[in-house]
Amino acid sequence: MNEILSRYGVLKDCQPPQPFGNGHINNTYLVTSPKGEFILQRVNKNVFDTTILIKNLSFLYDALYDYEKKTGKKLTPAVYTNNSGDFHTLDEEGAAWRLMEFFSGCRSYAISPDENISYYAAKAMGEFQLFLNTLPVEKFGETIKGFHNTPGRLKTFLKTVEKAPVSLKNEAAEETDFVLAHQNIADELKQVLSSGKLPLHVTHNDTKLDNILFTADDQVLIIDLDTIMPGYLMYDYGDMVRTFTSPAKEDEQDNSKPRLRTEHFAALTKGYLGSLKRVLSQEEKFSLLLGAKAIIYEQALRFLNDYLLGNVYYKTSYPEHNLFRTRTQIRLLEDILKQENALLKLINDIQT
Ligand code: GN1
Ligand code: MG
Repeated sequence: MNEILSRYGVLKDCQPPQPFGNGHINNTYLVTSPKGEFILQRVNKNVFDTTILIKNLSFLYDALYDYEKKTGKKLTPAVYTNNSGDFHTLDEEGAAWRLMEFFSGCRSYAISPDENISYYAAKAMGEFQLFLNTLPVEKFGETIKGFHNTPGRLKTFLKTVEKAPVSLKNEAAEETDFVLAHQNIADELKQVLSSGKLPLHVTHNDTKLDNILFTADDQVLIIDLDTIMPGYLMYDYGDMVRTFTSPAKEDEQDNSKPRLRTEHFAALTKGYLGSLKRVLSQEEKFSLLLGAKAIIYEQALRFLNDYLLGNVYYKTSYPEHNLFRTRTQIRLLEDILKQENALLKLINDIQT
C-alpha cells in the first residue's frame, strides 16, 4: 500500500490507513496526513472489470467537474489525481486505487431515520440523474456484465441450486421455494423491456441509502460510482425503495421487522420525481414500481445464490449472513406485493 500512498503528494507523511465504512465489495480506508483526512479505496478487481471501470470513470469525472462548475452544485466528493495526473492508480496485482475527499462529521444511514432523510436522499439521487442524463450512453461499458439483468440472475441461481451441497439447500429450502414461485417478476420485466419503450440512460445502479452522504454543512452527496453504466431508471428508484422504506437492517435476524413504511415510500417518490419531472416519460413513471419489485427479487436471488455458493461474493461475518439477508428481501417484497395497487396509485398521485 505504501507504493500507492507515495503517488499522492497530499499523503506525504501520512499515518497508517484505517479501515472505514461498511461497503460489501471494495476496501475503504481513512488516511490522515498533515494535509488533512482522505478516503482511500481499493476497487475489488474480482468483481469489477478494472479497464472498463477506469475508462468509464475518467470520462465521468471530467464531465462531472464541468457540470459542477457550470451549475455551482456539488454532487459527489472530489477525486484526487495521482502524480501522473490520473484518477486511478494500479497496484502490482492490477487493482485500481483512488483517493477522495473526506467530509468530517458526515453521516450515512443503513436505515432511514425519518422521512426528510428519505426525501432529501432521493431528491439528490434525482439531481445526480439529471447530470447522468447529459452523458452519452455509448461511452459507458459494463463494469459488471449483466449486473441488473434480473432474468440472467435467475438463470445463474437455477444453475447454482443444481450444484449446491444438500445441507445448504435444506437450510435454504423455504427461501428457494419463494424465489422459484415468483419467477413471474422476471417474466414481467422481460416483457416490459422487450416493448422497447423504456429509454436506456447512464444510471448509478447502486442507489442504496448508505451510498448517499449527508455532510455536516447540509450537502447531500452521492458515492459508490463504480456501477455507473447503461441502465434503467426504475432500478435506481427500486433500490431506493428497497433500502429507504424498511425499518430493519438488510441483515436483520428478526423476520417480523422488515416491511415497507408507506410514509418513506411517499417521501422518496416525491423527492425523486420532483428532481426528474421534466425528463421522466410516462412509461418510465409506470415502470417504477416494477423496478422496486425486480431489484428486491434480484437482491434476494443474489444473496441466496451467494449463500448456496458458500459466501464468495459479499463480505459476511458468519455463515448464515447471506441467508438472513435473503429473508429480509423476501419479507419486504411480500409486503410490497400485498399493496401493489395502492403503491401504484400513490406514485401516480404524487404532486411534485
Ligand atoms: C453491494 O458495495 P455496496 O455495499 O455499496 C452491491 C450492490 C448490492 C449491495 C447490497 C458491486 O453494494 O449491488 O445491492 O451490496 N454492489 C456490487 O447491500 O455488487
Ligand atoms: Mg457502498
